[in-house]
Amino acid sequence: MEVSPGPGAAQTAEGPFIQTLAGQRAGRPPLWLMRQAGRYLPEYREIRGKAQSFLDFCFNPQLATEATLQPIRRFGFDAAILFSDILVVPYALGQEVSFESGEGPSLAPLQTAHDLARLAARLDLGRLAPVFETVERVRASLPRATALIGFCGAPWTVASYMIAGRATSDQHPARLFAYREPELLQRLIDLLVEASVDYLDRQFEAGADAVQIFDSWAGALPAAELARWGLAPVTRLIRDLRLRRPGARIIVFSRVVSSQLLELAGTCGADAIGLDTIVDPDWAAGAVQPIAPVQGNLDPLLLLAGGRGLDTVVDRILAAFAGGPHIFNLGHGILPDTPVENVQQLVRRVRGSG
Ligand code: 1CP
Repeated sequence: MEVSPGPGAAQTAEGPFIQTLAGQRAGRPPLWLMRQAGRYLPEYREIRGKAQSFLDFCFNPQLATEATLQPIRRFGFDAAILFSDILVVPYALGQEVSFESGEGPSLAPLQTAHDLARLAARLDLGRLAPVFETVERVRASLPRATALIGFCGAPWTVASYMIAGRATSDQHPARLFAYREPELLQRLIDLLVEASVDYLDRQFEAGADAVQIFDSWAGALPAAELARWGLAPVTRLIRDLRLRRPGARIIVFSRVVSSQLLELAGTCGADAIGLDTIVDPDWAAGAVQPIAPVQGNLDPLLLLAGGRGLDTVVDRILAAFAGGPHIFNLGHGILPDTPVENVQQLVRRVRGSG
């Protein structure tokens, strides 16, 4: 697919992805993949070395624009997702954030009222200026039918990294903090709700057509805690963003929320609900899709494995959601070892040409 700036470059998208978010269904579902830019692509590995750290890469509009566009050129996805990271928000609140190569993120852990008081009272949008420049550049380079998705982490998921200071397998430090210091956590969550509204609003201003809120660690919480730290802040974030930007198109992806998925879909106010890998498509077609358009939910490991099993499950997901609005996606991000040919196979299958 040709991706180039110039005359006729659109400021907003109006293709199948946007129509699906509006609740329409026409033919094959639109397709994009979480983490569609990244290490599984040889062209990404080639440009990754041009910036020193991962944050330098995210804050270089030329490189971040290129990384965002690479999967669109190769696969012609219906949406591009801004190349950045959820942890630029703690960075723009004044927390120290870095990425050691191969080790994941590293932050100065937030543990006390003193640590919280050292954060800025409001997001420093100036520190994020390169991100907004990337959004502008990408939007100007995309065809009109291709949407640009901006994003942020949900308050709980971002807080969990701010508290632990690193990746963990189960967000144990943040969950413990929630029990020991609920008032401090509430203040941090409130700060992140406001920061996220500012951040997403500015991404729309720069040209994003939709945004996705990633609550990747919602499922680490027991039900009552999830209601307080996961669902309530996301609902407030969406409400406050809509007060500023009534037409904002918003997808919520809350991972592993099991029994509270229906409550989320019914109350959070998002335009579409992301389904993770564990959700049964047949169940979701009956229970979630009548409430809101759905997005998902192929297992990224099956995409890595490939073969005929991949086709079978893609067909099953397509069939399950064929009766209503559906955006085809994975149930979580692409894994770095995924063969590019398997992604090509998936694209052909979803498009009905392979
Ligand atoms: O293509 C895209 O999807 C856009 C780029 C993108 C997005 C949407 C990146 C690039 N990160 C994210 C969001 C993000 N970052 C999430 C939410 C989605 C998810 O659950 O995967 C989370 C939890 C993070 C935090 C983060 N950043 C991690 C996970 C740590 C853990 O707990 O295991 C990691 C490894 C990063 C760094 C990162 N972000 C993105 C990339 C390509 C990388 C790897 C950088 C590198 O090591 O070179």
